[in-house]
Amino acid sequence: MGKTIIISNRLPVQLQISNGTITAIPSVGGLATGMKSVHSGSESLWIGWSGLTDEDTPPELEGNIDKALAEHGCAKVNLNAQEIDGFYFGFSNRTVWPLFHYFLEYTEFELDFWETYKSVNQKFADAIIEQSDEDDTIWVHDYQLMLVPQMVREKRPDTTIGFFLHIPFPSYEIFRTLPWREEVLEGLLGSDLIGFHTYDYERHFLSSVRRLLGLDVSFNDIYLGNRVIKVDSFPMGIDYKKFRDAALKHDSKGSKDRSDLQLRLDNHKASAPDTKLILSIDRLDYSKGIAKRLNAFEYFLKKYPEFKEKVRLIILAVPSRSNVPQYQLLKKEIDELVGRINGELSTVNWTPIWYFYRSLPFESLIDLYTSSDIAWLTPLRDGMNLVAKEYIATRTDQTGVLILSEMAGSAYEMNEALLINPNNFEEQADTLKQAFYMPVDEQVSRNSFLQKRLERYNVEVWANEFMNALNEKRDIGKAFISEKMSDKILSDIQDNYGSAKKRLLFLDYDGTLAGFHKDPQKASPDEELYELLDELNSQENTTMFLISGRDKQTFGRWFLPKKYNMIVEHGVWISKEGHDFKMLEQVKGEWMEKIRPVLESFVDRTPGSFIEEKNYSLAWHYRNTDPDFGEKRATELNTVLRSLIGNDDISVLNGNKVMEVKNSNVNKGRAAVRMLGEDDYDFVFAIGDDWTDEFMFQELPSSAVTVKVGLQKTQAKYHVESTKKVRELLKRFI
Ligand code: GDG
Repeated sequence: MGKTIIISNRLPVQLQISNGTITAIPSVGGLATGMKSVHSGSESLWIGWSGLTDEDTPPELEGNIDKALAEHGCAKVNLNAQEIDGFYFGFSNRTVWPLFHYFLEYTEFELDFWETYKSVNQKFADAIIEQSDEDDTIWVHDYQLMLVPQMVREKRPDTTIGFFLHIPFPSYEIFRTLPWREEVLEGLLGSDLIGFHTYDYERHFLSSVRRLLGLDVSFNDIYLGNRVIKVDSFPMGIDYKKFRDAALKHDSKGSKDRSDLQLRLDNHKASAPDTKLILSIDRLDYSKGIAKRLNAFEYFLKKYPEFKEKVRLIILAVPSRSNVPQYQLLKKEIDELVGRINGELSTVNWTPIWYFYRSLPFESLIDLYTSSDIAWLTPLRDGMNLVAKEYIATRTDQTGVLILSEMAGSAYEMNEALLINPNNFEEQADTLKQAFYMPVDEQVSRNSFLQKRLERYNVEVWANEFMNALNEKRDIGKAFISEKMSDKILSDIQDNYGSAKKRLLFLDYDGTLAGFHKDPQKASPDEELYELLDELNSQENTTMFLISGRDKQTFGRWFLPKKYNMIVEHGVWISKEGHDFKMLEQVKGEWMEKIRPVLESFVDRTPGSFIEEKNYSLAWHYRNTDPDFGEKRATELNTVLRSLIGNDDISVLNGNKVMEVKNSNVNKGRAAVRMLGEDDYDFVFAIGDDWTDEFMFQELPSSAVTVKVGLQKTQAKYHVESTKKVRELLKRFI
């Protein structure tokens, strides 16, 4: 097995240059910690931007920087100031970030940003290609690098690539406003596995893939050409032990070891023992809902004035992206709000809000977490929100109340917290009151559940689960359900074909010999196909059957003059060498009167769907409907039909965007076996793409060469990727 390569915008180390010496200091962030088990030893490499632009890097130190980074298993991608502007501050943080957090009003669609984003993503991809081998496993992180997977795939088609998005993936209605939406999706689909924090983000992504790229999605698998891409949710955890241990250490400190911040917090508690501290910690970002929270706090104090002098809100806002104008405006808004609220409500003994605009050392963070009675986190949208988890992890005596926005990914896993809608001030005021009075035993009971889960599903487990799923994906990819038709297999088949005395061929039509068309009547054979079939059919000792679910009128029109053998309507009718169709199976059609009105009601309620009426079957086609809606209706129809048909001799076939109701004793397998019994064949071949062809693959003897078109699960021995490949294969028989 090869190396593991991790790629993120920033490296997990910080470079410090002083007096011409370079030091690389490991970062302590959650991602860096979580990846420890993945990024260790010589078997892994982390590629990213070092944080220094080309302009800030003294050329004579280049070599030393590379060396310092290599000591931490890192390699850098060089970026200049203009690239950082367009790629990071531009497209990443002025287009993708606001759009994916549902802030359409802040989203800028600038062609220049996009162009730089593309070229910088290419730089990252080039760095990966340069530093990796084919058998390496690559894990790309986050929204700054969404085009990288496909860029790597182009040069390294067989490499295993995973991608994890740390922020939300928005609903299709939001995502589709992006002018480069297809390119972004295609970029991500270069991956083998795409991970999100929650099932909702996963669902939104799949919906965009279906609607914008028209790809087939089955559960959480996306079918793209000859590849299957897996999508799944992996809710990111924290380094539970680190926070827990830090809190335990904090608890055991005597007063002389306590930090200034802690002494101040202690003082506050001692001077007013019946007051409570409410804490919020966020990067200063509009997605975190800080301004709304301040307004909600003011509302709370006005609604319940008895809490004046009884609560204090500590806001730690960590400076972030201050080059982006929106963040500068937000900073101003928050400064003013804090000033106004404190100005209006403070008393001689009490300031309602303590506001810190800075980054604090880890120990101070622990001081704040352990000293606060309530954590109040109100993001308007947040991929996950790790602060919520960290607060709970530090509560060693299991007291404390977490009030958390429903809009944070972590809310899905933290049901025992008090969940609120950050836009509902009334609810928040009442929840703050509830938190203030929550009995200790209730706090302990809620937090013990939360802690158990956080301890179990920590960040290391998260990283390992992702890597395991990625490795599994690679192994499944290798041992695919059926074997891919290789050149070697094909030439063996060709040899057997050549030496056989009597050959029997079953060729499905739609999705096999010809592609799908929005209107099935328009998917008529082209000249090239006629020529190919003519040649096959005219071969000595060869019996060729077209075998299809289509009606006899259409096939009669297309192929009767050609004198091909045909089995249609899944085996109801047969025509040999240009003779009229005869019934192959005796079937009754009375049930159709009962089923037709049901299908009609589904056509009425599902725009784009229609009924195809055959002699002994009815098919409801939904290829042209909205994909999600079509699937939903198909499931519904399936249930309705199954309850209607009971034990009758009719069955429902789920084909490719079509549901067909037909007599049970009719299927392609049965028909094919009947034909097989008519002579002494020593070469039998069957090829088809959908569920109905599985009957043939199943029923034909094991010596038959069975081929599936596409990558779905199958009973066939081999698979080919497309109708184009089918024709190439058949040409080898001529
Ligand atoms: C993105 C997504 C997703 C904060 N202030 C200080 C400090 N922190 C640390 C916290 C926490 C981290 O920063 C913040 O993590 P969040 O998850 O809350 O938010 P984002 O930075 O927006 O992260 C988010 C995350 O990616 C992971 O996938 O959860 O939704 O937006 O760990 O402890 N650390 C120190 N001083 C501070 O002042 N030392």
